[in-house]
Amino acid sequence: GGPHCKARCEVYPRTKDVKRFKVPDDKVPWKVPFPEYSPPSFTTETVLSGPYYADPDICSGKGEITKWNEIDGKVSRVSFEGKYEVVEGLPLNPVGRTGLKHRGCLGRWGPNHAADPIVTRWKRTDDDQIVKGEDGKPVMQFVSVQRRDNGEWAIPGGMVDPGDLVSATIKQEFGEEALNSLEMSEDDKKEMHIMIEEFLSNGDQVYEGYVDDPRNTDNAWMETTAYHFHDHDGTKVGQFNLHAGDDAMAVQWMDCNSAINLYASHKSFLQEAAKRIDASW
Ligand code: RP5
Ligand code: MG
Ligand code: MG
Repeated sequence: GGPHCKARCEVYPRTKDVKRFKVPDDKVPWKVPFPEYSPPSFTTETVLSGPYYADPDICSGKGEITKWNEIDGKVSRVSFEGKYEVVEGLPLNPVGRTGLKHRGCLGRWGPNHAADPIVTRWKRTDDDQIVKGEDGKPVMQFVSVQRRDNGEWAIPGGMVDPGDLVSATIKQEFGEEALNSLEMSEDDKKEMHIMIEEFLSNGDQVYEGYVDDPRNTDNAWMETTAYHFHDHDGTKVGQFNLHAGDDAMAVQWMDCNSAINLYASHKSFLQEAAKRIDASW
């Protein structure tokens, strides 16, 4: 991965006054000496209270983690970025300093694994003509959700639960956030599952690795696997009735181009998806 920017945002997400220690661009890599570096430690009360998705608070001696860089029961502590270092008992962010120690609002020490469904179609006019961008290439649209935590537009991704396959998380999160499956009748849910199985099964993996997520810390960070599902003729995704749900407050088909502004490093995943199908960017 490259240098992270969102992971150095001044105020930590979902807080008013938790501020990161300022890390200049050149001081991000751990190998660059930064003797003044003295970041505060922060973990939310929610995470400390021990919800199902969280690790024990190993700092206060409330438990131990020994399987760093390994599969630990059903939890993968393996990073897509290679072997991470563990210093004074805590895993180190593979990209570098973030200005904050401990977990923030992330449940896991080390990698927190997510999955992202990139669902796209060609933009079409009312009379069904594919719209071209300034570069003469067809314009790609993707199913974008507005995150409830900070109002930013994003891919409708979510955390991979322990023991789950990425392919299952992809389908589940798309259902919950873009189709509001959590509030569907049993009949509608059945119908949705059939469509999801059909369209969200054979995607193209466009990314696997570190995410420049604003929730990242020096000891906890997001990683994801992003799959691209493109509906070439526009006949399959057209059946989806987009309806925001769960941690999404809105959903829409969003045009993709280099000016797009998205959550975390989602823009770079879309750029890769656009490249693979030779879409306008
Ligand atoms: C991002 O956070 C991932 O790329 C994924 O989209 C998302 C998962 O977290 P939640 O949406 O569950 O908060 O880093
Ligand atoms: Mg979700
Ligand atoms: Mg989500």
